[in-house]
Amino acid sequence: MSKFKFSAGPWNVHSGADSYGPATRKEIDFDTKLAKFAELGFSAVQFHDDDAVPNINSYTEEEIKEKARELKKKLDHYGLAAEFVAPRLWMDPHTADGGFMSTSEKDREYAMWRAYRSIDIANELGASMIVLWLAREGTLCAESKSPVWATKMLIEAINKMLAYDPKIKVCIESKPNEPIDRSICGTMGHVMAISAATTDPSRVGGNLESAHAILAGLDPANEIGFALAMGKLMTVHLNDQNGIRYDQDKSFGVENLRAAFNQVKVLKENHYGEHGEYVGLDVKAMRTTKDEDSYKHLENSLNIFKALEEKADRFDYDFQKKCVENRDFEGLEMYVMNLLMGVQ
Ligand code: XUL
Ligand code: MN
Repeated sequence: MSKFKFSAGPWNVHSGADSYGPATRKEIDFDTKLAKFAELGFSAVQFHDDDAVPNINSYTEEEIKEKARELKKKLDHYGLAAEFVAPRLWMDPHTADGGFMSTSEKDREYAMWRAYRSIDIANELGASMIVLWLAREGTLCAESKSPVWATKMLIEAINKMLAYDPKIKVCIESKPNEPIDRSICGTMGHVMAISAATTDPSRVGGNLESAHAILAGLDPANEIGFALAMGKLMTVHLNDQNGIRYDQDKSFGVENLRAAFNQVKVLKENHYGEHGEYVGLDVKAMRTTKDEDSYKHLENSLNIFKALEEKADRFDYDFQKKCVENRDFEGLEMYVMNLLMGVQ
């Protein structure tokens, strides 16, 4: 039995289209996804604002809250909680040059409108936080905006969110690049610095995505550990990534089992989840996956996580201590490899 509770987003089940080719699977409707998430053992769902309220631009603030209340009933029916709401600021024509640090003042106002609506939706769904994946917050053309100004605009935007709702938590999902050329908030270190510069650092934390850490050339377990040490790991997006290339969102653990093990281990050792945090997945099926296997990557990720949790439960801390005392890191490393290979 896992000690953790798991969450996933509706975008994790998708039709297989990528930048180079069209869909290879049928679209699955939202309600079917919810039912399947519950059946697979997920406890919560992660939402973009327009997953929760499609066509969000065409409704008034009151209508958006009403739609969110309808969704809450649906979630209750399946016994699912809402983990967070994230403004999808990278899709809209208003945010072609980013949201909170767009060069257009009107577009910055629109981004704030979406952030406030995300907070409203989160409140209706009973979620305690919003997630900012700062997709287009940075530059495509380096000289188009000052990095000093852009950083200050992000802090100002977060301060406005904190003021809008005295309880809401703001969780930043760091990523170093893509879809933009250079981002302003690329790693957990950046997230912690932004947090410290806001009016209420206790309500601003991070979402560490394994693939995003690897894209920054960093180790996901150490990024998780860094945020945990600051008491600011609000959620995780576990997945995997084959080196520094486009964002792959592979199933958790399929590229680097040892790195995946260390992510599970650091979460477990630090009692992650004991204050209600979820182990979130952000994984995509391969383009070749058939319709009937549309959820297999989620199941595989869950199974790999749980198998690694069991390995972490069996980790021999006495042996580790002896190896450290004797500076026998060769012995410790082989112990870990044997544990993972099932030889131990
Ligand atoms: C993109 C990414 C997104 C966010 C949610 O790289 O990770 O899926 O996690 O919008
Ligand atoms: Mn993510």
